[in-house]
Amino acid sequence: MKVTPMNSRYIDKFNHHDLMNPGHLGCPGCGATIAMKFALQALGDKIIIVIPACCWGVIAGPYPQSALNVPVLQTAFATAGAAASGLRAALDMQGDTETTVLSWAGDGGTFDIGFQSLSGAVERNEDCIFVCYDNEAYMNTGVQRSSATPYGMQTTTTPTARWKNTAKKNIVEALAAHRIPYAATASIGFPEDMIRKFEKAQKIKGGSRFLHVLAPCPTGWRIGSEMSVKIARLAVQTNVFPLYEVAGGITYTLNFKGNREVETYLKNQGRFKHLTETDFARIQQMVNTEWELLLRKADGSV
Ligand SMILES: Cc1ncc(C[n+]2csc(CCOP(=O)(O)OP(=O)(O)O)c2C)c(N)n1
Ligand code: SF4
Ligand SMILES: [Mg+2]
Repeated sequence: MKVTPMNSRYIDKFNHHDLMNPGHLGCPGCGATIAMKFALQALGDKIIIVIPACCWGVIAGPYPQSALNVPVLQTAFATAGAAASGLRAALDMQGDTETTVLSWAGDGGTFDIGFQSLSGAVERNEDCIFVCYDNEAYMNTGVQRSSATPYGMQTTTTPTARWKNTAKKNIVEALAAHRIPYAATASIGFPEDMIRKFEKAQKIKGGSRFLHVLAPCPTGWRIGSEMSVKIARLAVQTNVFPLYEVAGGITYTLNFKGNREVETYLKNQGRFKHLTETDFARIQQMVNTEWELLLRKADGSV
């Protein structure tokens, strides 16, 4: 099995010119905001960002103010894939093949309402980077469940004892099935790995690249604002959110092997506080099943 080592040289980048201004409108500790900061550090300023309706549509601030020092095209909730495709075509017609088109959508705008637009774009193999910052619910409108919401989570549409009792959709698998050049997961708890993947995605030109970024939301996950990065690390260390890459939709590379118990991850978050030991055991089993399948894919045995 191939395991890509972490590389501390990316840490040096954290002191470079920042393309995000202080004073954004995200909640304190917002993982989606931290994710954007790392993405911009990797991608530089030769980019245009497409943002559908989501928290990030608000975080940058109202025009003419902006927390972002790069151009942004705000678009309708369902249309990030189509808007990014149109933008790419316009740039190409101007002879600008250098500017990177970055689609930056939440899990609702990727897994759910934005899925057909994204699927259409990657089926055409549009030359764009498509990012899903995943906070596992519709946060901007008050924490409603999405198909990225994990088993066991309470949201405002899966409240109290009616917590979500179906599994999270495997979006990377769905994108890999389109056989795009590059798909990968990343976590704000592993900045070096995340920056490396954004740099890699930018270098693979001429086709679609997809990055699924775990971005904890203190408000919806009911955690302290200082916990975002720690929880994002624990998600990887418990194999709840494995770090891996898929080349051409077929070749899997694992970047990290977790060995901690899932309960460590769950019990630190208010959104799971109603779960019992039996529920923890069930979720551990679900995580083990997915993890073993992933190991076999990385081994090439499936
Ligand atoms: C067609 C349409 N339906 C509903 C909305 C309201 N709306 C705006 S943002 C949002 C939730 C977005 O969720 P997600 O994509 O996960 O991003 P997050 O807010 O969690 O960052 C919804 C339902 C909308 N803007 N357009
Ligand atoms: S609700 Fe969550 S995702 Fe939205 S700005 Fe606040 S912390 Fe970030
Ligand atoms: Mg969301």
